[in-house]
Amino acid sequence: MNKLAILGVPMDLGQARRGVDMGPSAIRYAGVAGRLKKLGYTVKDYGNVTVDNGTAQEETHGNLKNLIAVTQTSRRIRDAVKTMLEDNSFPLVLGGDHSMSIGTLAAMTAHYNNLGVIWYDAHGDLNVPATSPTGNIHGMPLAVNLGYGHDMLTQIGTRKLKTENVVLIGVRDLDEGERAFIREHNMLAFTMHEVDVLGMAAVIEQTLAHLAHTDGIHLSLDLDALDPMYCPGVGTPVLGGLTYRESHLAMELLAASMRIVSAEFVEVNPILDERNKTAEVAVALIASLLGDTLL
Ligand code: 4U7
Ligand code: MN
Ligand code: MN
Ligand code: MN
Repeated sequence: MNKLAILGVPMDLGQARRGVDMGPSAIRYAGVAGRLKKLGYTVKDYGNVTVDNGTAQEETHGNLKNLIAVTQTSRRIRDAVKTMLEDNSFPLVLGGDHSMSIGTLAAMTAHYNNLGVIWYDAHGDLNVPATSPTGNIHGMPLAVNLGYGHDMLTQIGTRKLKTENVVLIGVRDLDEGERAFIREHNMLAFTMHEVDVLGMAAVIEQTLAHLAHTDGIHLSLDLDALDPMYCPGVGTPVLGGLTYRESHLAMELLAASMRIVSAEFVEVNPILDERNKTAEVAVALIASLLGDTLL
């Protein structure tokens, strides 16, 4: 595929720290389109999806914050990504808080019969309303995509992701309900412990083997998977994360596999960042994922 479609999701409704809505601007400012054009892609920027303003007045649904606004925005993301796929492009979605993944994956699972997903994140994002300690929807998108969660969210996609088609990488902060979910469904998760013991090359090799039966792999990369030393501009930083080099290696190996069909880079918060460092890391990783090599 030599056509690349960029979509920005300036959304901060899924979590508590303001500023992550500026993530797409920061990543664009860090030069994402230029880097990709240099690699030989035809790049079309679809601009930003319209994000409803979550208002303080919006009633809370159980403990879910901004449910209606997130639902409406997710539907628009889904429709925009669908358009990109119909245009035979590789969707590259920039965020924005991770609740945006509900929309991205709704389009991807509709398009592929048996989609695989790599969830590159310090967190599991597997909470449901009953297990969420915060009510923040950015802690729930993977559960929603698997068919668990509030009806308004699970109904955005038509085909659900299968638990055996998902691999988590970089996990180091799970809530009790998320641990139970992973165990119950026997999901493949490479925590930091496994990354340390096996090394990233083996982790990616095993990930690709586990997803070999799928008909395409989506990468959902939360910048908080990396250590805050490299990516300080995220809302929920967790110490002891992946390094810049490990992440580059991961992206290069994924590029070499030619199995990745779409990607999203999320949770970049310029207000919490240092000199746009986190957005620059995002651009460097995007370039590697899309085939940039040293020689
Ligand atoms: B992110 C959390 F409780 N698990 O549900 C929650 F620790 O998209 C954090 O990965 C979720 O950044 C982090 O609110 C969501 C919390
Ligand atoms: Mn995270
Ligand atoms: Mn996340
Ligand atoms: Mn976060």
